[in-house]
Amino acid sequence: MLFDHFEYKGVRLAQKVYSEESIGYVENELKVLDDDIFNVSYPKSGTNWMAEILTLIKHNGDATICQSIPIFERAPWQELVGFQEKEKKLTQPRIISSHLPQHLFAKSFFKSKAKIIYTMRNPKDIIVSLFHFTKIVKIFKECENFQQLIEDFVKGNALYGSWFDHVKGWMQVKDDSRFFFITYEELLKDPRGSVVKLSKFLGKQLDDGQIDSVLKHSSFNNMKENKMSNWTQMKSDLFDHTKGSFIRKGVSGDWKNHFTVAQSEYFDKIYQEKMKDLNMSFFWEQF
Ligand code: PPS
Repeated sequence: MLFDHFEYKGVRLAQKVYSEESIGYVENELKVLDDDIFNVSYPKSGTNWMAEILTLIKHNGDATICQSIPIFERAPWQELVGFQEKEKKLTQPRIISSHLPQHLFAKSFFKSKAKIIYTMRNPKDIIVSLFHFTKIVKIFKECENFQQLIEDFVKGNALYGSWFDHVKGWMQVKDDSRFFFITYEELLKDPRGSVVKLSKFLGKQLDDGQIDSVLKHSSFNNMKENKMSNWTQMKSDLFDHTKGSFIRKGVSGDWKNHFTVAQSEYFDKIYQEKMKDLNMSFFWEQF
């Protein structure tokens, strides 16, 4: 996965959109508020989907904000250059997105009552999603070689470093009552049950009609059409929307259309080795 990058405490980040200052601000200076809601994930795991769900839950199913403010303004990524300007405009409870690994997260979070929702996804589907993402985001050199991308991913040479370390790092805090973790696959299989659980975790009581509205407005088709959620409002020097859609396919198991049998076996072997010390099974492993 080729992009102009720098390393920050062992994590690979893209130049220009991140800087040592922007990451350092989050790590050391961000003042976390007790009602902050952090939407955290490794890239391509369903971050935007969760941002939409959280925004809709915050507004009791009312889609006005989702339809009027771009997703990267109303649930901004805290580590990106320019976050501090966006931060000033957020209303409480703030929804703040992040792909940061646990060890780079805002230190003040761990002393606060703020909450984290951590979304995970089958890493093989992440690789596929990433493959298509490199075509539309101009910071990446378009990835022609899928095998190379798999190898970069397992070596931790992708944006935000190793997926394995990311998941393992965040799973260290899984028993903390301020932490809620969910998988993309569970969201797909049981969206209503997932929204009910998330609302409860956030201390919100939504009635059936409000939950229907959350589900309707966060659906794949709605988000794909909503120009405030599909990133078409983002400056064209960062995205080339003629090369594909950010809200692309929205399924689980697309890896079967991209991985050869040998690539799948190669990845599974590494996955088992790297994840064995975690002693956890994940929802996607059932399929
Ligand atoms: S990013 O760039 O890292 O923030 O991307 P992220 O939002 O984490 O992940 C993008 C993938 O999520 C899919 N997506 C959805 N799937 C189902 N339903 C909804 N509403 C939805 N919104 C986004 C998106 O299509 C990307 O997955 P792929 O597999 O590429 O389709």
